[in-house]
Amino acid sequence: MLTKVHTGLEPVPGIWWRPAHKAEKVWVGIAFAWCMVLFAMMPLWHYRGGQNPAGVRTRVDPKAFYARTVEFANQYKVGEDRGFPIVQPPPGADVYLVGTTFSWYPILQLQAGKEYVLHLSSADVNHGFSLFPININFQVVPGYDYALRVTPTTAGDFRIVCNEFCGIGHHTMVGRVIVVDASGSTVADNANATLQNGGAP
Ligand SMILES: [Cu+2]
Repeated sequence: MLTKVHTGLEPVPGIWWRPAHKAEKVWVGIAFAWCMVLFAMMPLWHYRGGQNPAGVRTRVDPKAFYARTVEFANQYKVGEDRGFPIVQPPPGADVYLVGTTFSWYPILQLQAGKEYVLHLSSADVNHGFSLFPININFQVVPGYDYALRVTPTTAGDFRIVCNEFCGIGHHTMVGRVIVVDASGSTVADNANATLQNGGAP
């Protein structure tokens, strides 16, 4: 006796496929058109959006970058906070900041309204440079020097939070950027309050 077994080689009997309903076709069309709009926005926004960093990325030896950062820190050091040098470079200077597990070196003190070239890199693994509470976010990649033209607009005491998981101490990786205004104010009250808070923003 022959038993009818469905093998997949023959189609299942019955109506198992119907042409798409007109409404479904319309919605697929709308979704596709929207995909094309978003696709076109990517290159368009690169040129028109004004939110892409004017960064120059070059290859660099991580050890050489770290050494350069230490040299920079020694050159413009004006103070110290918990073992980290506070560094105040002159306006227009090349500024170096290196991410290592699990800290940012050094502490930068910049002047509001002045332009600097900020060189970002990592000495070991991938880190993320996220300036709190400002919405700025960069990948910090070992072997690459990411030079950004930055002009701090607001005085204050800011925190750099690592937003790329980099190891067991990732959550403790908090750096500091101090921006002073024309009168030299660092918004000290706020700064001291946050420091006593263990550096929490
Ligand atoms: Cu991290």
